[in-house]
Amino acid sequence: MKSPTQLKEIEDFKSAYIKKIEEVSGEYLALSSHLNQYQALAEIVMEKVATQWAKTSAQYDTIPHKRVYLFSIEFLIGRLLKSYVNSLNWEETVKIAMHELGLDYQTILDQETDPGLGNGGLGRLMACFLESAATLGLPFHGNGIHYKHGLFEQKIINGEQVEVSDNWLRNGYPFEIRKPNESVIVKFYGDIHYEKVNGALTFVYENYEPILAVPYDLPVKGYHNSTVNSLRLWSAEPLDEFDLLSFNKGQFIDAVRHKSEAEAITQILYPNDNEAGGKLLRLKQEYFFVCAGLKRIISRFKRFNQNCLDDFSEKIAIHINDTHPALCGPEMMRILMDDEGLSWNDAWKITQNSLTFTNHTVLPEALEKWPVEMMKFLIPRIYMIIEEINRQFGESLRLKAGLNELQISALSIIQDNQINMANLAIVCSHSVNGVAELHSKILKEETFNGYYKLFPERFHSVTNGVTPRRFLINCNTNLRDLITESIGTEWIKNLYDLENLMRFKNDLAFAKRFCQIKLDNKIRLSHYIKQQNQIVVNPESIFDIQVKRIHEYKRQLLNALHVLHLYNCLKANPNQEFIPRTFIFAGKAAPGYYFAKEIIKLINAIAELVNNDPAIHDRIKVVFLANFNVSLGEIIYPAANISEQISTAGKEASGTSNMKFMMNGAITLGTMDGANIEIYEAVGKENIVTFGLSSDEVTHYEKQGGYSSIEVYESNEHIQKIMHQLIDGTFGHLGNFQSIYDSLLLYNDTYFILKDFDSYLGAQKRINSIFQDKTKWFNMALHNVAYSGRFSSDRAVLDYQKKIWKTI
Ligand code: C3B
Repeated sequence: MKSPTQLKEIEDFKSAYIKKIEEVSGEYLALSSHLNQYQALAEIVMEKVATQWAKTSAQYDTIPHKRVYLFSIEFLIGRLLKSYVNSLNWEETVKIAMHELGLDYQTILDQETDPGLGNGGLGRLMACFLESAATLGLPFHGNGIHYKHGLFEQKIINGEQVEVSDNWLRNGYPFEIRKPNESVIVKFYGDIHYEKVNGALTFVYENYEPILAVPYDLPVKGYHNSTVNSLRLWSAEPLDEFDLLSFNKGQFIDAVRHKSEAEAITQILYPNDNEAGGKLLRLKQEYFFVCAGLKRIISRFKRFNQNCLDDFSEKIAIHINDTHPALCGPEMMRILMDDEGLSWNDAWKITQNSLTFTNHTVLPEALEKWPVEMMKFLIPRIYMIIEEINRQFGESLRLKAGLNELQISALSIIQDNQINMANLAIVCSHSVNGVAELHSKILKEETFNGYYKLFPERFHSVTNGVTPRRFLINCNTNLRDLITESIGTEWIKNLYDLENLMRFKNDLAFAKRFCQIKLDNKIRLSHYIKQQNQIVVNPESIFDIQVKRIHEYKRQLLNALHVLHLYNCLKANPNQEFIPRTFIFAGKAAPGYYFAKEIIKLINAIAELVNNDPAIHDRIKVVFLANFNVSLGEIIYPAANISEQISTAGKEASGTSNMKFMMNGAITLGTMDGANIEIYEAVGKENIVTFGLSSDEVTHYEKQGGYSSIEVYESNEHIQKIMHQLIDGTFGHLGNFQSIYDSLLLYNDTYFILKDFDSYLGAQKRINSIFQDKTKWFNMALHNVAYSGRFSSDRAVLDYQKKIWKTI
């Protein structure tokens, strides 16, 4: 029974909605398109969110609470409409109203584009942190780039990845507010020289190219509270629409060129994950949003602090998310000295006390280094400041720490005529952290060991987390309802409360519902697979899933080769007992990453071979789902039985899909890497399946130049068979996979795929035997949900607040 207030709310909503439809479409509801229906709902929701937004913002200006600004080149926010509706506690009202108006809510939600303003884990983590901070009611804002085109859309054509440009703004975007009055100017290029002004030597910066940075603000709404924070994304525009001087001279093309060169800065997100590209335009992007963001933060701070910057670092924390915003250090120095007139020493104190830095990877190819010449040319003043920071740092090492020249040059920000951005970030910050225990340990002992020895107190560890609102509550509503009926609602904001679910471990009725929910989620995913890939899969089979960026170190190849091996076993022995499996893959490869694209091709070739072989009798199915993004993840995570987290140990800094799967009751099949280790500790060894070399073992082999993959190959018939199949025409017209073959045998298998193969096979066999015992399987799945509390981004954000930003 609905209360009179609820009934009224629904009626009010319906009339507001009918009116809004007319406003956005000029049509009556009956004639409106799905897109108009979405736009109308989005506008109504945005109006409601905006009221709370203005209030939060006004409150922040009056309270003295320390504020955090998160600088990140990626924010992978995902679709927002459903999140806003649910966080407003409006879900029921909207659903009923839509139903009564004869509309399909899901179809309306599906009209929203999914902004791909990030590549993968790093960008999504930032979106999770923003959501958690708002839910915790903390003053916490994001600063990033308003890319016109986000990550490319992936199509699979003839088994291969084809990239299509993304256009998330094609229908306009209802959840942002353009704020031209808060624009700032960012300067590039130009010359610097010294001049005597009134007898004093002053430097002059001239002939620079000014670009206008215009902010777009998106509201970040807390769940069931009234906090709304901001994500500020900067867009580049020409200072004047046309360069009038050129235009008047009749040089129309030049005038237009100026406009498009300015806009080019925020045209597109670089599609590399865990790799630094080294392109000038990327460096431009990095400086662009750092400069614009800092200028605004500092000017706002002055406005509310009597123009005084003295206690800036007590009231503001500026967080550098990976090295892409590492120019925060020198840029802050520049603003404080050149624009605000502070001395070097005063500026340095404020800068260092405000800045904190998180590293997200130890892969050498991802550690950013910029040529000195490029930096000098593009941002000459910033380069001057970096040089001086480095000089003073070297001096302090020499005088205070007593280091010799060799030791100093190993820690230098400028090395081999390149600027090492991680070194820059560490020197300019007072805190450095890794994103899981193992990763932080590797940073201290290997990657940044020299700095760690000098400043052990600066090093911290904060394990990543994910928001349970998006990755459980809103995407697995049946499980949400079962949990809430069983243990109340407290868990939604305190995920540790899920441990109370363990009370139900022997409750048959609970177990039955829990398993039925998983099955229903698998059926939902099966429909999606049928619709997208025209493949029929069996929802009763084990759903074994690996979804993430395609990268050699993540080892989708190990997974694929295992599937090929299973296929061989079934072909050799068709009557063997076999637990049906559905292997599901999804993920994008960087467009220039040839080997990753070959892996996609191989997975699709194996799918074609296995899915169409009648001898297999549908016992194995292989599916590669195109265009993995946040929205697709929300259908996939709830449907998984097995979460594949099989990176070479020591290479995956943390991983976060492992947490999303776990919350939804999947069992991790993983190496002892990144946050897998902490999942192992949380659920206990009975409730996870691990395999493979440890990170110490991997390092041990690496120090000897690797292991001998040929030896492993020669001693293992199964491996010999699958290796031959890569090049013997097994895949027919889909081609041979010589480069994969070569990388494993000729180039000695850098990622230890063959070395870990047997151990992986053993782990997969263990899974089969566990899956047959339904009670045991339920128990494991329940443990995974119940002990996922520490993997909430609420916990992660609180850890940062306590350990890193010292805000609470
Ligand atoms: C990723 C890492 O690869 C993951 O292990 C980690 O969980 C996430 O960051 C979040 O910390 N990462 C990424 O997505 N992009 C990079 N450039 C570097 C790391």
